[in-house]
Amino acid sequence: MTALDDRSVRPSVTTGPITGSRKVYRDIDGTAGIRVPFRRVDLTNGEHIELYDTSGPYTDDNATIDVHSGLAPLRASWIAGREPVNGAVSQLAYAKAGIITEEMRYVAAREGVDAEFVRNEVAIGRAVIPVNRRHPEVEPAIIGKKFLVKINANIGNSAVSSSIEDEVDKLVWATRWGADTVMDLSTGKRIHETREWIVRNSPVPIGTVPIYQALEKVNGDPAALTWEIYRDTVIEQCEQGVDYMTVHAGVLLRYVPLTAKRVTGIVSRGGSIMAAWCLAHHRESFLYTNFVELCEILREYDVTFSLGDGLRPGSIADANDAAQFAELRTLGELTHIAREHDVQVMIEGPGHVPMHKIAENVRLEEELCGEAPFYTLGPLATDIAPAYDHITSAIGAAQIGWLGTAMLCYVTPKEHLGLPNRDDVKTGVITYKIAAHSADLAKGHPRAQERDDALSKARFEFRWTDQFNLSLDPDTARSFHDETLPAEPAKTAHFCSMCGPKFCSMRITQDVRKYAEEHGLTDMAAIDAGMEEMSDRFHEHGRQVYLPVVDS
Ligand code: IRN
Ligand code: FE2
Repeated sequence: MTALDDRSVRPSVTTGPITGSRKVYRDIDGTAGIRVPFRRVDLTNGEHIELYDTSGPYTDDNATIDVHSGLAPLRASWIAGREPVNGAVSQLAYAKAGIITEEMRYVAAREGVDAEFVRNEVAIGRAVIPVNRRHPEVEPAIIGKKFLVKINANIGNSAVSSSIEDEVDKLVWATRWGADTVMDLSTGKRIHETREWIVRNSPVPIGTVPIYQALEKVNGDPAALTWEIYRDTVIEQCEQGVDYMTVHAGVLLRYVPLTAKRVTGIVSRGGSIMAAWCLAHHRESFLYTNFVELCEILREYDVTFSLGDGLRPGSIADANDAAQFAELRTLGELTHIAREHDVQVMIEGPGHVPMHKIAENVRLEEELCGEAPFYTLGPLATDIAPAYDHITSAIGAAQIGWLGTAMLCYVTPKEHLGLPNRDDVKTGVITYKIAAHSADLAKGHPRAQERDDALSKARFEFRWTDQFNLSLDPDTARSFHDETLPAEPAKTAHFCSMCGPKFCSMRITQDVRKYAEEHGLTDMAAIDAGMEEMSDRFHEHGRQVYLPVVDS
């Protein structure tokens, strides 16, 4: 019996289109039946816009969803027909050999770029396509600084909270709002089953941190860990279809003392487990000493390394210190070994970093790790706002994204306080979409501004419904509007309750333009003329700044 046959587990997931949009698919020229999904927003003025879509078949009205069978294996036929090159089947091996895979075509169509451009970015290691051969259900996505900035949402149960049902629901919920990848960080009971449910039902790449499960296998005692237990756990997860894995192989024995004087020591879970093991045995980390064997395992499945930042700063005080950058140097060394073995690599980054110290992180990462995609946790730009750390971290995330970070790991309002529930997941995802999209705009991504322009135009023309539907969270935008003006005519009204009908700047601008047209003036001349009129009226009304309200 596989985990999905267990009928006592009954996840209920959210399906159906996102308000104001519908799923469409575009065929890719020159391929046999490869279709790429988009979310199409039809506007009331007859225009439309197609948006990058991470939500999988769940938002497709024509798809049948059965969580007990999992999603359809989109990539099965692509994978089956593939011969190894130089003994490897990874996207990196193919890219280096000059071969454009179906996955590369797929991501090229999603991003609106050329497939050859994608191949080259993968070949030089500046981008990764994390797609385990055992996860045929995944809709391929690319992570690299030349592409749209991606976001990751962490889910997973802990020893004290949450069930399989809750986690499957969070997976679908997170991708609905735009999570590009999801990491299952489960540490509690039934880790293997939970992951099986998540992988089989996931349209996005799934990441894990195998050391967490390895630690469960030795009842939580880091000193009892062995390379063999860890290796078998990695193989177990590779077999299941995990697409990328956090490996804290840069935490070396000699770096541990560098954290002694820190304000917050080692805050990474994986980092602290490895530090404890190194100290207990007084030996070099088994992740580091067995790294080549690890490469050989990951290569077989085309699993991507996410080299963990086990020594990332956990406070503003510890940012950019000797321990953090010593580890980064080692991650650079490991990046080159992995690439020689045709294994794709990303590099994890901080954490907690004040704004003036952010740029140095990107510069060093690019230099030491050969521009491998950087994947950071925020960073939080200040430590003083527990319960609002989605915001403190989005400030850092937007900046580091602008500077070239390829993927941003979300932080929810529960960070430092507890396990996020589904509302926190949505808040975290939307917050990080804001950071990622702001970075895309600043980087000048060719298509990023389309959506801003469409929304701005809708706002200026008082097409309220279009404004809601173009937004990251149409339901909340509409409900905020309707709190004060629920009536249907208000959806075309030339004002909202923020400023009321008399003080709407947008309406006044439109009046200025109309006045100009009627009087054959340019906008500036119209403003001058209008000003003079107003000035005359000011004098007429006895030069009073505040007049009694008169209903018009
Ligand atoms: C991302 C960047 N730096 C850390 N992360 C994420 O933190 C990583 O991808 C994973 O989701 C989690 C690992 O946490 P620990 O074990 O390093 O605390
Ligand atoms: Fe933290």
